[in-house]
Amino acid sequence: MLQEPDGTAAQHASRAMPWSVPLAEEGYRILNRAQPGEAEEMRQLKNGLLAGNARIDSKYFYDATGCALFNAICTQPEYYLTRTEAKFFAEHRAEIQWHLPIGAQWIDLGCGDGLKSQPWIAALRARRYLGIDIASEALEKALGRMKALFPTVECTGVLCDFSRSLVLDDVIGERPDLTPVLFYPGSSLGNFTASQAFALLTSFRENLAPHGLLLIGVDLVKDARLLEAAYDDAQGVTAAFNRNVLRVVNRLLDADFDPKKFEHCAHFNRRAARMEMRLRATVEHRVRIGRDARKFREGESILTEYSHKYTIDGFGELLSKAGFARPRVWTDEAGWFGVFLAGL
Ligand code: AVI
Repeated sequence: MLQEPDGTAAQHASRAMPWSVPLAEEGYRILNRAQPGEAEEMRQLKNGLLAGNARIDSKYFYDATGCALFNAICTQPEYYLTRTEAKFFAEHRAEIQWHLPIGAQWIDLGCGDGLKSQPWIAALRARRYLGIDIASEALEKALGRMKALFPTVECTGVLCDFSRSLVLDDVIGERPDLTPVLFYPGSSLGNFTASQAFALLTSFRENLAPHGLLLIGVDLVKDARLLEAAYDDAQGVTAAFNRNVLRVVNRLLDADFDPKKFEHCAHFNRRAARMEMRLRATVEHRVRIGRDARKFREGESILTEYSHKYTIDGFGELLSKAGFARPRVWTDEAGWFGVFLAGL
């Protein structure tokens, strides 16, 4: 059941939210915290495209096609990240679990289909599942599946764009008896700028106070060739994912970008320790963006994504600056991926 923050059923769900089924039938509820302000977001998106150094926030990748393409990226041989993390968790769950409370409330940030959380819910005998996502359909599916698999686990969804703000303390506080564990895998933090990542970690700490835990997976700095291959696979799936964002922009801003006039570029910026994805114009052309227009010179590019890579020490420092206690850290054998468990 979709509920407004005050607990009353929502009359006006977010555009994408299909009418949901009552809690009694489905056994879960979804709180709608999607904030208005779409006009401001669209203004920012458009300004980003009209600016000298054009850019699109990477959150716009994830329409239905973008989500499907991202799932396909995760199965590409070059994209080591998903595979490495999944293998690592499968092999080390028992060891990590030892440091986590039994019967916790498990907070799955950016839960998507919720699949990564399932083995944790089982292993920790979690009593509550909080799925957080901006994609309403994925959230409904994740909660439905979770409830079917774990009928005794209380399931709540929070529909929100946590890149704008994350306020969960009231929902977490509904169950003061259950220790909150915030799970943020997949190195998704890396897609934020350094200052955004710091702000997000700080908001995690505020939401988890006074005794919660953060379990987070981050990608580590490695050989540039491995990184660049991972973001430019031979099948061209990442290229298609990158170009698809122009179709999203066309719909959102009534623009006429032609994805065929842009090529996919993926470059590791070692100084900033991040992968950078761009779309580079292959010919000079003009693009209409709503009532405005701009010219792209041949070779001019649009920045579409940062994917920061961390060092163990660097990420530990970031956690400490955000107010977390010294974390426990695990890495895979190759040292490609890091898992941090931090308390307050
Ligand atoms: C979602 N995120 C962690 C992915 C990454 O690796 O930064 C997004 C992605 N972009 C290209 N490939 C995958």
